[in-house]
Amino acid sequence: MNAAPGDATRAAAARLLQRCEELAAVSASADGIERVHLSPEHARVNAMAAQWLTAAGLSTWQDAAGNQWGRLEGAEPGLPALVLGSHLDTVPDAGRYDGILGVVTAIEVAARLAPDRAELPFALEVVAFGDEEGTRFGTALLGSRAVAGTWLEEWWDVADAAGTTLRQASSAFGLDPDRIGEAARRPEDLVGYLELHIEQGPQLEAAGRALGVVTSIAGARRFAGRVVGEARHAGGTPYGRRRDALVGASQVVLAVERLAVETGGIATVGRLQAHPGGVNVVPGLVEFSLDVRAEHDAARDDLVARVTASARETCAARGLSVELHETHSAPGVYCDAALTESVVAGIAATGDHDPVRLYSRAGHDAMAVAAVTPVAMIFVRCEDGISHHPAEDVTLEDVALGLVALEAAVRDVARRRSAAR
Ligand code: HGY
Ligand code: MN
Ligand code: MN
Repeated sequence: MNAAPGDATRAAAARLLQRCEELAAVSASADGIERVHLSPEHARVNAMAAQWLTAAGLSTWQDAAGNQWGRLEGAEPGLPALVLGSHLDTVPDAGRYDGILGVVTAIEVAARLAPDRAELPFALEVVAFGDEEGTRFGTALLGSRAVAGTWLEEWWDVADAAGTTLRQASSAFGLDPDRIGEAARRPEDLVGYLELHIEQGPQLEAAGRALGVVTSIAGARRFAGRVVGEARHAGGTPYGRRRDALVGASQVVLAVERLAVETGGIATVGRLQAHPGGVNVVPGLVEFSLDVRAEHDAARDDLVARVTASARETCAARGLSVELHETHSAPGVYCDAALTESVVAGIAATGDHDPVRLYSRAGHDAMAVAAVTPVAMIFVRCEDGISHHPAEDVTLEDVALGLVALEAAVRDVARRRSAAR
């Protein structure tokens, strides 16, 4: 079980929560939190993070993808870096902690390590990724994929809802798209990546634990779907003549849930728009999103195949056509065994010597970073498992324990690396 955090740690946790509040105030929406990639809000939170990093004693820079970095040199200049971080972008009408808590905790840990930098067998870096959620361009993990060197040229042409392409948005933000390769890190310059994140689910709360160890991260596949029928007069068109795209899409949505439950996977239609959207018009076209996940990629891909086959069959029976265009695909990743041992040691510093181990159903920057360096993650309990919602909440005590665990995990990585030399 977790020991109660001391007064100094509670005060630090209060400061972290205050920083989450300050970041929450930077929003494109007056009614809630929305901060998307390459927006004016993105620039503002990067500047805030840079200020906090500088105050913590780190040198700072914004990379070619718009990620904000800080670096604390170790025992000698130029050592490979252990990177701590998460993301500062949000979903629409977001909570205060998804991604954000990991960034502010990483900055605080760096501040705590700074006095001991001469003993560190690595440099310590903090990164605040600019796009994890994919809210603006549909393509997620843009920040961390640039860092991992897995950027795809085709992404430059994806456009936001206003028709602005990623290339145009990058230039408007002050970045040079032709230099995106400079954001990529070399494996030999990195020791690993540790990310603290809220759980975004109810398992830790149910287990009565503040913190958990992430074993693997499920990879999502996302699709832009269209059901095409025919728009007609709502009064004059007999049922036998209707090709109602919304009724067909509704059956697809129900099948998505049924098939996910049957296979133990997770599939969600989060967005659905009927066209032309008249109250007295049979919908002729429905556009919808589809997000599919499972603990292992093979199970996820099997679920995608089942959903696709079912949607085709359902729609064909109604004289409708259905298309699923893949917009995002991230392979699931396993957390690194050695780094995870340090996470376990970190959580042990909070008094929990047998931490809950769970796989992450949510995607994280760590899954992209894993392409270039080993990764591990700590989960922090969140109230009622709520996330991607303004009610997202954490307790000061849990934040304090997360801080203790992340700092102890970093010190454990340092100890092991020094011992191995
Ligand atoms: O969608 C996800 O899993 C992540 O929270 N972006
Ligand atoms: Mn999220
Ligand atoms: Mn997140």
